[in-house]
Amino acid sequence: KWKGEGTTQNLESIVIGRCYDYIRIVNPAVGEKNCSQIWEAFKSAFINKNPCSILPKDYELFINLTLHTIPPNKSLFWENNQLLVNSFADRGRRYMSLGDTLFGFVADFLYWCGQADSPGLDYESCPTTTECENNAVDSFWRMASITYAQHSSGVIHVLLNGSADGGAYPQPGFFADYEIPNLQKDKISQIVIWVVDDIEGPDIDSCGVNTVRTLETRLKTLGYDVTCTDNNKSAPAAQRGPISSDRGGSWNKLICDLPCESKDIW
Ligand code: ENP
Repeated sequence: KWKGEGTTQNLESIVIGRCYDYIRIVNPAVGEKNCSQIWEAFKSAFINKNPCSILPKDYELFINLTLHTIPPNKSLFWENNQLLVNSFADRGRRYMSLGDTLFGFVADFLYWCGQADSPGLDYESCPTTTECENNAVDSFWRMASITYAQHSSGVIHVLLNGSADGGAYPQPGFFADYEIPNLQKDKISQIVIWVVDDIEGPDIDSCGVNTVRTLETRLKTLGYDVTCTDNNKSAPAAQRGPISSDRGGSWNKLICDLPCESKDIW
């Protein structure tokens, strides 16, 4: 009956399994967490409820149970380049994007929703954002984004896609609407924006123009120290290879320009 994808099969096992993966292998520094209780808290946010009446605060208990420190200088915000961010952040080893926190990690790439008068999950379909904004998934990411922004500190990085339709800095967007307003100014020393085009994609947006300019102005007006760096398409994407070969495409070029501990991921 809804237009969106239904609940991911085996949701409970996935969430609990990812939780153990995270606390035991990905980031044991978070310490002991109760993964069954985390699942119960997650589920209680949307179970037995109208799937269009889920609010961010319904995930409050889930967030309290999963919350952990986000190391200073490790936050990585982004729009429209999730897969690049996933590889670049390296599961928290290089940067800790929202998807590399325990609360983001357990839900990444999943779909879920309940039903008004049944304790069951709806595996057939779930509401999309256009059908209703207060759906279980969108409200979850709103709550997660707010929490992530509030706990970010030091140098903040933002990785934007210069080839995205409509611009690198989308408005509305999670970064614009839920993250920027929740950054704690006194804990943040600098905001570094990176604008990276898709390999062989159009160069729609860059530092100082279009939506990136809007973003830079907004952040400066808020009193942040802002820098912006564009990727530089120095070589054909087809020649992408090890960084040492000096034939990097645009992603490579970005990576080369960054202060990475290891440059071997491409
Ligand atoms: P999209 O539309 O490129 O990608 C959405 C996909 O990323 C979905 O598969 C979603 O999982 C997963 N995801 C991971 N983190 C987020 C997230 N944080 N979020 C929404 N989806 C997320 O992403 P958006 O909408 O532009 O969001 C990017 C935002 O994430 C940025 O603000 C960045 O700073 C933040 P699922 O479970 O929905 O399939 C916030 C909102 O980290």
